[in-house]
Amino acid sequence: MAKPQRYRFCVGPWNFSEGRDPYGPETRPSQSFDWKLSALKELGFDAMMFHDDDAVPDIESKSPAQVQKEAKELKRRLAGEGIAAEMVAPRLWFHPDTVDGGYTSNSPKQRRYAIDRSKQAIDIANVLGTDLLVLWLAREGTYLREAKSGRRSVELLVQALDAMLAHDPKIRLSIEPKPNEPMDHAYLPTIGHALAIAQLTSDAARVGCLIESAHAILAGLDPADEIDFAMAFGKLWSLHLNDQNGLKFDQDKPFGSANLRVAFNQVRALERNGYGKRGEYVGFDVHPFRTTKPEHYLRHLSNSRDTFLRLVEKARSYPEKQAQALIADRNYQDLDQLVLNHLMGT
Ligand code: XUL
Ligand code: MN
Repeated sequence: MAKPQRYRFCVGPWNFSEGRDPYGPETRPSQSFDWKLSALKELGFDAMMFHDDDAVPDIESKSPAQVQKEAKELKRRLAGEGIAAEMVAPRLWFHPDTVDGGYTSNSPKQRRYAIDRSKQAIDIANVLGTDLLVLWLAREGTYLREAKSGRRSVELLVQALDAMLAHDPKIRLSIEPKPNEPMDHAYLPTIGHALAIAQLTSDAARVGCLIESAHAILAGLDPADEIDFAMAFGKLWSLHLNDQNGLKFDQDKPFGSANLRVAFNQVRALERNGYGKRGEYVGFDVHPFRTTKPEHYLRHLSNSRDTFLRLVEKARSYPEKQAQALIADRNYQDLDQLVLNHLMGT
């Protein structure tokens, strides 16, 4: 029998967050990059995810040569610790030139800024030894419908993706859709949109996606269905597991925290599609609760991984024969209870 899959895990420096929200300041001290790196090692995670300015802090104030130099230094540090860089993502939502969006800004100068910054993020990815550029299109959408043309915005997004594909023949673009926040409506709210726009680019085979559980739930979708859909296209290249309690602000709760059954079904979908067999990592885009004390700084990460691994066991020990018999009998009533009993351990 084939050996069961061993998963590899990653997390980003932003997942050691300090508790700030729109209504109050930090509740925990901020930690240095060194502290985060050693915490990640201590947890036994395998890789780190990077925004461009996580890799090179204050990136906007630095020359291209300086950015390359610092990226090389980071690569050496990561290699020394045996930690891989999973992806790089251009942060296109903080700088004043991204106020009206990056690639879909109404200002040509600001669109140029977004594309140039994305090319630089690709160069950083090359130095860090990853071929994955993640695009969370934070401000590519509208606060009000009349501010932009939706049709033109699709064309501008395709132009931007093409510019990135042309910049590096090996880079793969992984679109991370989210339906809202900070925008009222985003132009690419779901995995279907991400994979559809890939078809309009010059190299569709190099445009895939990243699924975040909370983002799918915010779109009113089941993340397990999003996983099956993306993997039917061979396009799920990265993953941000977390949880979300209904339609409200993006909560980034620990995996399984709000709905264990929805988490179980995501794990089943990953298992049946062989996620990880082509080198993909399981990322947790989770944050500590604001109430979390400094001494419990890492619990949301270790808890998410523990829940994930226990759900892998649950997926592998699922009473498939019994389930199939109930399905054949269209007895979904008892199928429902079979799942609940399995999860409750009876
Ligand atoms: C935002 C989000 C980001 C991306 C990385 O909701 O999930 O952290 O994952 O840019
Ligand atoms: Mn995310």
